[in-house]
Amino acid sequence: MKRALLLVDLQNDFCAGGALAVPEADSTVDVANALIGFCKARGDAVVATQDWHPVNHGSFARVQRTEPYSQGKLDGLRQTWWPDHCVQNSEGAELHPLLNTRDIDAVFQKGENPLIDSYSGFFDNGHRQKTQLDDWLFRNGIKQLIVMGLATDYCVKFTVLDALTLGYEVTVITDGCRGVNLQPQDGLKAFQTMSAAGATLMTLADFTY
Ligand code: VGL
Ligand code: ZN
Repeated sequence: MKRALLLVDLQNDFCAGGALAVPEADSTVDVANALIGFCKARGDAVVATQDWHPVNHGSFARVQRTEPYSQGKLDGLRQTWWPDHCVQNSEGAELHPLLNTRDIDAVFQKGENPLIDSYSGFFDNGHRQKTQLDDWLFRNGIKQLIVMGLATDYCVKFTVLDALTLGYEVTVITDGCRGVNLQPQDGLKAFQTMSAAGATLMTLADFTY
């Protein structure tokens, strides 16, 4: 069975000092590098997603002239307004400097359309447009995904739910994920939602045992 490790949005802006810093995000990079080594040794593919917004993206509070982390509607969908983050070609959009990017086979960018947000690595939030990720995995015969990254309650959750809907078998590495936790339990709830939808939850130690 062919597998891929899918690293979600391990980017500077979600890490310490970044524009949308996720608590303890940097500690996921060690988990990612351990998994990359483990998966490469087994012959698994390694892919990554990258949040990649134009400077005028509609999810930015500045663009909407409102407060970061407040809520509204974008293209008819509930939307949290974010600080400017992961602007295309900015340092904040780069993958974490300590991440072993040499062993990443392909990177899939998302969030380029200024009119809609894209948490999932597969589709925008309205499921109107698809990225290249599903086609790439299909072409490579991959049916099983190991997923980790940032943030548990947004991009990891929606990537995993879409992967399950598309028919992938999904394992989430819990200690490789961290939540934004706008509400204190959001990350925990996201793990429960992913599990209820059919994902297997494991720690790095369980997975590499
Ligand atoms: C993300 C909020 C906005 C994420 C991306 O990667 O989880 N969260 N854009
Ligand atoms: Zn974003």
